[in-house]
Amino acid sequence: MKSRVCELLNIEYPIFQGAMARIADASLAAAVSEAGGLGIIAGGTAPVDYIRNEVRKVKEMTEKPFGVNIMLLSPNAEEIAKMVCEEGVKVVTTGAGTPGKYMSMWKEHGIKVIPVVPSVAIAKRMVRSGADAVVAEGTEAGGHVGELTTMALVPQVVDAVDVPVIAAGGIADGRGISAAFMLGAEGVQVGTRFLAAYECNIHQNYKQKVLNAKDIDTVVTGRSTGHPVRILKNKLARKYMELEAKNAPLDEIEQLGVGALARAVVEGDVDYGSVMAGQIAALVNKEQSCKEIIHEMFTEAEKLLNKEWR
Ligand code: TUI
Repeated sequence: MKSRVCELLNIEYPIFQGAMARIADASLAAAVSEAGGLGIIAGGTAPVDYIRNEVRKVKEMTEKPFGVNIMLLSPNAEEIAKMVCEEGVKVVTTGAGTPGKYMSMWKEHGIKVIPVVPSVAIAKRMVRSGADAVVAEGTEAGGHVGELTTMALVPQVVDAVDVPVIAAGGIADGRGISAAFMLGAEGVQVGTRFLAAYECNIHQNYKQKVLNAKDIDTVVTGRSTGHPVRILKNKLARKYMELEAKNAPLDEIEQLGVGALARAVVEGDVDYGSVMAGQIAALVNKEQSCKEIIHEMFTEAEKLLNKEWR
């Protein structure tokens, strides 16, 4: 299943590991890259020197290509944008905003830039400003999400731009990969399934909550504040829904999110912490290595695309 994405990035399998904030560290990114995909370190809202150190660790752990994701709502986005140039990072993905102002700096440093986009208009804007590919992320994804579904978004972005499109949101097995390719995608980005990877250093309570999730267990909080985030339902999610239903002041709602991701990821508080995961969480039923995950997904996808139905 080689595609332009494999050629562009010099990777074996056209799969990106989603850059899950506070979660996607050197351990996860190196394991995915070593297995032939593109591992991505999440910048999230972390300080620049923490991310710089993760970059250096990945370089020690693998010779293969890897990326860094810059979450543009982070107060540290600008510093991280410069750091990737200093550290010779080859691939940058971006999320939760448009990276136009950094584009020329990254291109001068020979960095491949791949923004995550939630709509056709933003995809076109990113390509005009020099994006090498785009990740079209549907609202099925975990974390910060747009409105459109992967099924509707991907073919529309594919028709609108000439660069390769990587599909994200709701993909966790070979059926998802095959479907994405049928829609014209040339790669996939997978987050939720990698939460169950051995190399994913989240609290065991977080992992278990993902493994136990059912189809209807996620909800999008924060649509009213302009920061829509998909999480697994828990006491925190209910509190969000209560406040949003009674039109509470925005800062009161926003306050619920402060420190909530760390509470879940680090402390294992899956009641009052923010347990970000996608709608496909129910399909994730076992812990595996990143290598097993990638091999299983592509073996299944190749069978399906060769029409060996079931
Ligand atoms: O970025 C994500 N997912 C994320 S980021 C994150 S960390 C976070 N922490 C606190 C509050 C909010 C987030 C958790 N999950 N996915 C990529 C993504 N990007 N989804 C949607 C977008 C997006 C949205 C608007 C990209 C561009 C955009 O542009 C708007 C504009 O006009 O600039």
